[in-house]
Amino acid sequence: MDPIRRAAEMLRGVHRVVVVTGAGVSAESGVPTFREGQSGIWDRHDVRRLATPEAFRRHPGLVSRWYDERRRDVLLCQPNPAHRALATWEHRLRSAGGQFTVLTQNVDRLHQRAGNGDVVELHGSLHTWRCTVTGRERRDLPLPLPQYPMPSEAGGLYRPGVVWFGEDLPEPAMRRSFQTLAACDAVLSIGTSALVYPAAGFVELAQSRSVVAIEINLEPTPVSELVDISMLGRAGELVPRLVEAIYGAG
Ligand code: BV8
Repeated sequence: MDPIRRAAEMLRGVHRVVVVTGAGVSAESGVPTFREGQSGIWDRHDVRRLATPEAFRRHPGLVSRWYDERRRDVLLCQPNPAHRALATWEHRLRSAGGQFTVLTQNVDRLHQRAGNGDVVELHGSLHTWRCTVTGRERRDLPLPLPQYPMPSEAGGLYRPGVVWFGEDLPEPAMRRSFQTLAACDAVLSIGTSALVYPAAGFVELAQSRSVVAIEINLEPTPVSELVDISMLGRAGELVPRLVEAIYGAG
């Protein structure tokens, strides 16, 4: 049987869904994934080297500019059919008294712009800047920033409000992730290489109970042999088809 139909059969009766997403969900919106080189002036830089506290300490201006340019770029992007189908799924499940949570590694807020209401930003957001002295978060700093790095009122700097390699994830995000993964009856991994922890371990965590587990990705990942069905293909094509198969095209 067609994997979409098989997955829809398994998902039709579920009530509490958790979806773990990565850069692959936003790829068709034009947001570069971490596996591809960053476009423009960043193709000379290794993202993993830039997305660290050390990089900000040593090159605060360069790192601030990179994040500010990504903030500008994602605001020019639109949610794609994968984002929109996940928003539809949440609304359909909620109206039937179910739960639907997106645990995203993405920092582009495209899930929220598509209409998902229960989104946990595991790695923060490009739209947030945080004072290095007070920890105060701002989402209203001018775009582009008037200078790189951007001084804060407290005499420090505004750093990107994202989680860098080597930094702990926000406690509330971790708590919410464990809560939803412990209670769900289905977990999906969509558009993530499943290489970066702790998010990479979330499917396995949910599978400690017998939940339905589905993956959608362009390529096999470390999660592929853990799930019930691993579908290879574009999220922008497969996610809408899956949601339609669950609820019927109507
Ligand atoms: C932490 C925000 C405690 C910033 C990001 C050794 C072993 C295990 C762990 C570690 C270790 N050493 C260090 C660690 C911890 C480290 C880690 O996991 N490292 C890895 C590399 C081994 N993790 C951390 O540091 C985390 N914190 O663990 O704290 C701690 C502290 C110190 C030491 C140890 C532990 C913090 C990690 C968060 C880093 N911040 N982003 C920013 O955006 O700039 S990570 C960033 O990269 C993303 O958020 C994401 O998480 C990751 C990339 O993953 P993806 O989203 O999956 O994207 P990727 O490009 O990789 O893949 C895209 C996928 O989509 C591909 O599979 C592709 O096939 C698919 N795709 C593409 N197009 C499509 C598609 N699929 C469908 N349709 C398409 N159209």
